[in-house]
Parts: sequence; C-alpha cells; structure tokens
Amino acid sequence: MLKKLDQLYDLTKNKEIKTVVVAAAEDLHVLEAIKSAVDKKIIRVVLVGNLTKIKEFAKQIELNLSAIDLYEENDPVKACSRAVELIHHDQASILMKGLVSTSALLKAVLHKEKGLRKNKLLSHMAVFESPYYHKLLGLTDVGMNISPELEDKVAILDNALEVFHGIGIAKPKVAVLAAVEVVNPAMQATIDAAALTLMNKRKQIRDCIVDGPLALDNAISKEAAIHKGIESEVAGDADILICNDIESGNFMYKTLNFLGGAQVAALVMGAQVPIVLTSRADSEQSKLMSMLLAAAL
Ligand code: COD
Repeated sequence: MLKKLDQLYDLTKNKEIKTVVVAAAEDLHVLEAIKSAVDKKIIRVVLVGNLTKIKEFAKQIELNLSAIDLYEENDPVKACSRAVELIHHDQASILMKGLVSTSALLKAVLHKEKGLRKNKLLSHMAVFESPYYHKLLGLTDVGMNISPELEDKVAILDNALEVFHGIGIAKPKVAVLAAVEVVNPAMQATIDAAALTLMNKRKQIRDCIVDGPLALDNAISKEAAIHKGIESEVAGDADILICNDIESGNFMYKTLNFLGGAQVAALVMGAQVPIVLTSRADSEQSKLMSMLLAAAL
C-alpha cells in the first residue's frame, strides 16, 4: 500500500529517465522543484520561457543550466505552444506548467491540429498524502472539466484509473461523492454515482470497485459508514474520490492543502503525455511530487 508520495520514487528507479518540458519556466518555485528533481535524477528537463529571468533565478538557487536545453520565448502563451511542439518533436515526454495561466496551457494542449489530444477527455487528477488518511487518496476532477455529465465522469474515472494502475494499485476502490448516500432524483450527483456503480457491476467499467453515492465522511471513514449502516467495500477505504463538479473538487483540493496539512501531486491525464499542472500557490514540494508521479507512470 502506498502511504507517502515519496514512495513513488521507488517506481522510477528502474525506468528510463524521462524529460519534462516546462512552458514559461521563469518561476522561482518551479525552478526550485526542477533543481530537486534533476539532482535526485528523477527527470531531465527542457525549459521554454524568458531566458533572462530563468538565468537570474537559476543563479539565485544554484541550478546548473549548462546541461539543460533552453528555448527563448518571452510570451507565456507562445511558450505553451512551443513546449507542445517540442513534445511532438520527441524532445520531451512530460509537459509542465510554469508561470502561465492554466487555461492558456490547456488551450495549447487542446489545439485541434497542433495540440496533444488523443480522442479522449482530458481531466485533472490530484493524489494526496494526508496525515489523517491511511493511504494515498486520488481526487478528480478538480481543475479542468467544469460540470461533467455522466459520460464525462466515465472518462474522468478512466483517466484516474490510468494513474492508480500506473502506480501499482491493481483494483482501486472508487467512491463517487455526493452530499448524501441515497439516490435522490433531485440531486443529479447521486443519480450519476448510482449509474457509475451499476456500470462497474455490469463490467462496463473494469479493474476497480466503484460505490456511490457516498458522502465524503462515509467514503473515507469506516466509523462514519458503520454509524450510518452503510455496507460497502469502498466505504472508509477509498483510493479515488470522484467529485461532482470543479467547484466541489476544487474546494476539497484547497481545503486539504491549506487546512488539512496534506501534500499533493497533480496531473492532467488523457492527453498524449502526462501534464504536470499544479496551481501557482502550490508548494515547491508538490511541484516536485507531481513530476515524480508523472515519471512513475
Ligand atoms: N478534454 C478533451 N477535449 C476538450 C476538453 C477536455 N476536457 N475540454 C474542451 N475540449 C475540446 C472541445 O471539445 C473543443 O473541441 C475544444 O477543446 C475547445 O473547447 P472549449 O471551447 O470548450 O474550450 P476552451 O478552450 O474554451 O476551454 C477549455 C478549458 C479546459 C480551458 C476550460 O474548460 C476551462 O477553463 N476549464 C477550467 C480550467 C480552470 O480554470 N482551472 C482552474 C482551477 S485551479
């Protein structure tokens, strides 16, 4: 069982070292995380962005740029397109967001001709190490799909499974969250959750155990589930939480981060390569752990 994000390090040890391309790399925290990842031999790196600023920060943190490929692009939006182009030219196999908005990076990734789509829904997946939970906990989609419908939730779950299978959890337990644990026709989240559960029982969704609707307390606390008389293989032991929409997911992401003392690694999945996408407020450690997660897959 994986309890800590840095256990992912073991999964990268016997693998070829991958290359990350950072779009708009002129960000101190991003470069600090890059320095740690390069020093630990987790990844190699290509930087695209404002080279004057990158060099200034590199000097400040003693990041040696001599063995790193650098591409000058002062406009952050163009830096995203350039980074995507470098992936098409096999210069890198992981994309990372630097000092640029999430939507600018995603627009470059979603570009019909020049982007990185592969006929799949892209979705955001966060993996948390919480001091109050007994194992790593996946949370999705907290950063990309605004108001997913049932079909999108199936695709979001599929992307989440790719992450969990990739880090060696063969049959993750998936809780589909709602405000209550009974189906209420007035609450679409509960209907979608019930549908996903049945799709899993009928083997339309495989290699996981899905249960829902579950309220958050029942999903992560056995005691709470027993108290409510819920019999479920998933309750109290979920590996992955599927959120109803970006608002509920994002609130939980930020709550875990800012009030819950949790560490996070976050990726966008479903594109031709994993995309490291943490928010600007995330710590250097979470940026490092996100690169580690991408490298471990
Ligand atoms: N997966 C695959 N294709 C997609 C997806 C997706 N998740 N989203 C859009 N597309 C495709 C569409 O089918 C279309 O062909 C093209 O991309 C453009 O679609 P639009 O017009 O809906 O997309 P955009 O460019 O206006 O917006 C896409 C975003 C991902 C930028 C948008 O959904 C968004 O802003 N999401 C929230 C991101 C955010 O603010 N996160 C911050 C929280 S921390």
